[in-house]
Amino acid sequence: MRINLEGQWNLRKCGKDEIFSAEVPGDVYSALLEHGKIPDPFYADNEARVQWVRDCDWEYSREFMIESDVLEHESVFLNLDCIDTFSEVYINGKKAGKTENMFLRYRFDVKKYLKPGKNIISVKIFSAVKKAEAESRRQPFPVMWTANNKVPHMNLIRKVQCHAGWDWGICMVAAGIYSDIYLDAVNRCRIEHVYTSQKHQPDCCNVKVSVELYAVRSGKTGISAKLGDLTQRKSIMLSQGINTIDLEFEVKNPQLWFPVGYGNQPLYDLTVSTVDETVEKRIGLRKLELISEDDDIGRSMYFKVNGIPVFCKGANWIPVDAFPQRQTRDKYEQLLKDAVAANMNMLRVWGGGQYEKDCFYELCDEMGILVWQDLMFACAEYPSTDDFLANICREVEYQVKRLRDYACIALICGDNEVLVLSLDDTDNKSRCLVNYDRRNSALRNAVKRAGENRPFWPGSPSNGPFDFDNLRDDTKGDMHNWQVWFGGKKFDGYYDVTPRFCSEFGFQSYPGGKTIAAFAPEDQRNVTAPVMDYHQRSPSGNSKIIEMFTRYFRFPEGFDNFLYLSQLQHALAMKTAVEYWRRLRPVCMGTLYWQINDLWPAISWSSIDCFGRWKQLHYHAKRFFAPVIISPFQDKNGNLDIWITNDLLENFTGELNAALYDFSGSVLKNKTVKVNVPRQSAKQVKKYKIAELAPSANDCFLYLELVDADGITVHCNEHFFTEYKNCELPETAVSCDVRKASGGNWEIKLASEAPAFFVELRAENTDGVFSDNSFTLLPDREKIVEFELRGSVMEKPEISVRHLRMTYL
Ligand code: BMA
Repeated sequence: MRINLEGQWNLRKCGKDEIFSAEVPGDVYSALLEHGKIPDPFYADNEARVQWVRDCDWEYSREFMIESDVLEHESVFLNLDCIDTFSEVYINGKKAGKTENMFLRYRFDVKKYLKPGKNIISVKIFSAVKKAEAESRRQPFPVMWTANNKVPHMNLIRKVQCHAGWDWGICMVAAGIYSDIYLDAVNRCRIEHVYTSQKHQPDCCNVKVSVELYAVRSGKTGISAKLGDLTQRKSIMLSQGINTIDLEFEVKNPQLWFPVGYGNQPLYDLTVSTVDETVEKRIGLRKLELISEDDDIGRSMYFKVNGIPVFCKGANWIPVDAFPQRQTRDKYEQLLKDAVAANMNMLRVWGGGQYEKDCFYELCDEMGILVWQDLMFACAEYPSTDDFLANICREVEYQVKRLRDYACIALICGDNEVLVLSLDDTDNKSRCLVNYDRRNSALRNAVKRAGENRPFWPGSPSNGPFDFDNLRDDTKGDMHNWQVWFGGKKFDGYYDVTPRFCSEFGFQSYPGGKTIAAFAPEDQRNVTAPVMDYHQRSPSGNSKIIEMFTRYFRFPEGFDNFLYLSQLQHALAMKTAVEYWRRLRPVCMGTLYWQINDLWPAISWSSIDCFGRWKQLHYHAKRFFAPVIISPFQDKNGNLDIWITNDLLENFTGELNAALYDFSGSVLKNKTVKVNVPRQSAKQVKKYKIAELAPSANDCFLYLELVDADGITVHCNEHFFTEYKNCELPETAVSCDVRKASGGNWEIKLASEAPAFFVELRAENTDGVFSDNSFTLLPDREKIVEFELRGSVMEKPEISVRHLRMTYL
């Protein structure tokens, strides 16, 4: 019997009388904003005006009714799946429980505090930053925290680390009740966890369903489980406390689950019932292996699903909104669809954020997106005191049991950049390493106890289990490559490494004008104006963007051109890396750029901004992550190599058309060659001497088109033989003819009299996504782009166009 307590609650600052309404699930900041108690933290420099919130204690309360039959049950549990963070729960004025870890689920037996009729529940949430401060005084030595946080000691408490700010994020130390909150009246037992283990054999999968029950008293009971159309029943004898019951299934000719691009995503319904409760899940049957093996180069890192090696393409994922209440299923769904639309098949849930909500993993299962799951530790030292270890081990066991059944989960990884930091700390290195090892081993054991049998990846980056020698070694494990952003190298710096799996690399850009208008007053729309600087959290980020401009481009005129060029540059940086590393398969088997999303309007590494608007990078990603791509590489000896990367499970046969154009749009040379690229491989299909192909490098460019056996163009690319700034690009007007297309979408037909490079279309009056954008438009080719409307304005889009030549005088 369940009594739901979600809905409208009362909220007040502890010690004050004023009461206002608040949503549960929800957070304090959202309630304060709704009642006009704080200005919008995302606007201008309002962040500074909302910091007082974190120093206060807050009290949520409400009344609820209890029928007397509820109290006839043996126990009544209060369930809190996610509460942020330090709280005490009172029922009818009596303390019924307390919480101290936002990543843990809490269940308190509250029967003795309840009475028939009207009851009152109140939840006091204490200032997390004050708790963190108090924790710091209990540490045996100062535990280093990250400068990304604007508030010290977040690493001492189990709460989303980026709540205190990050180098792309606002500091909003949120508080609240983020999950459903409900009472369950039980007579016999409650279900703690349901999880499965799969053994794959030819034409058969043995599925063991394990059910963890907490029995409120010992005695006999029954349990049943249904997997697809198979059913199992068992009579069991429970002893008081935790009992684990296994039910075995044999699924003949299983429908296997595959990542997107490799097959379908069938999910089997699993239902487990006791006399008191029913739990439902959807299970994907698949064999997922991490292959971390010594080889001629060093040590591999890649994933095999059902025996097939998967080249992982995707990005890093951070929480979807700084307001926890705005982390809605719709937002997850849109972002994940956008990931798939950009041909991604993996996302990394980064360790400075949160173990995601169930809906995230459910959607990833449905869409076939693999998930690299960090445990929630990032960029700081963490304590390894006994009580901290006990706390995080409880958390990890709970989270792994919650998550391990999602077919999408590819890997559990210990942290983000914690080991690197320890190794880099020359003053405290040995202490840091001992401290790290104690905690990391505890995590590894907790993951194992929760039944995860695959290797535990110690952290990201890592060479692999038990190898801590040199984390910047590109021959082993996963790599974070920041040479081009933090290291200040040119884009070809990406050619200096051969990563086995690059799990982070990135470059920044500005969001588009509409997003900027939502946070910057008109007089601030200047790149170095205070409000713009305020939304740039990477030290010297603007300088890095501008310095890179000077290497490749003529300097843009005006604000809008600056924004455009920053996005183009961002896209080209990621394109350079991904095209190169995809060409290195099977040595390199993964590229995840930093980062797909934003949690507030910012200048950041994201490819989709916090309002869901695609930056140019996301359109480029759709192309450079396509299953079959053609990519040019110019080496330092004057050669141009043309490569095709084929991720498909079948051989690719088709034609490559290479055309050399001058900037007026005339074709100087033209060549078509037949190509054949084996399945899941990369192959060099052509080699040119640039001195012969394009003696006058500043005056021409190469356009590459790859056509499959059915005559369909699968990928296009362009190559400049020198930096864009050296070329006299033609001034040309791009015309667009906007028409209604089928399915309520719009179609834009484009034309130009001379080549137009990186043509960006924008819908001025509405929001939406184009089928292609930031592309090269040639005078001798027709280009039709579709536009999918999103948001509230469903009018005909007013399209404006910008391309590279338009950014300077
Ligand atoms: C990484 C991440 C984040 C950070 C990003 C950009 O390495 O792990 O900590 O936001 O770089 O600096």
